[in-house]
Amino acid sequence: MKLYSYFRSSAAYRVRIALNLKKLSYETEPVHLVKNEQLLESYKAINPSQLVPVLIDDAHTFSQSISILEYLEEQYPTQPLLPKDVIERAKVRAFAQSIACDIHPINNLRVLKYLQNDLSLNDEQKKYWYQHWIVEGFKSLEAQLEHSNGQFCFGTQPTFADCCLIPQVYNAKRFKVDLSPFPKIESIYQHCLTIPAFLHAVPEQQPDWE
Ligand SMILES: N[C@@H](CCC(=O)N[C@@H](CS)C(=O)NCC(=O)O)C(=O)O
Repeated sequence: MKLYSYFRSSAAYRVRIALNLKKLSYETEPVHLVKNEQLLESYKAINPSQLVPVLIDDAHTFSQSISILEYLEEQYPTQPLLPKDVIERAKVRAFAQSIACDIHPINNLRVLKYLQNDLSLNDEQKKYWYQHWIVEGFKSLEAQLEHSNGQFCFGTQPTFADCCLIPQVYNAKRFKVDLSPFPKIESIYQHCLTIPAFLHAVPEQQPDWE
């Protein structure tokens, strides 16, 4: 398998965690987002959305991190990342989508660039925007974690929810968001980072880290 990735991309980070949890080996194909490699015609031919990640498996090309998680779950069911119970599965998916659909898209690189270049926001205003949407999103996430044991989001095993939460927390910390109002989120983050599959997926461990 080949993963088009950027060390700091939280969407790629989700997939890296899932691949590691499922013990699937892959090679990283770096796409340097700050150098705009995602905008090259050669990459557009691979992903018309010009975003990472893209996973190549068995000559098939897959985009959209959540869709990739679903593909991996169906194709490689060992070490399941969704609960057996249909109700729990729906809750895990809702949590993952709260991150992937509600929080992440409005804080994406191209949005931040637009705020800066087209709407003339300065660094402080951009940071304010970023932190605001994280805090709003995290209020919902913390509430959804009401029954979490503080180790994983749902149940006693990692799921899609943890694959999505850990990268989002990494970003929140990078942008200096105060996480003290979100003790469950912080506790799950600390716990997951003791697990090798999560540790090997962190940006600092990637071959393109700089
Ligand atoms: N919904 C997509 C989002 C992918 C995405 O936004 N990736 C970001 C990195 S986390 C990206 O490639 N950004 C490039 C850009 O904004 O130009 C997914 O989940 O895969």
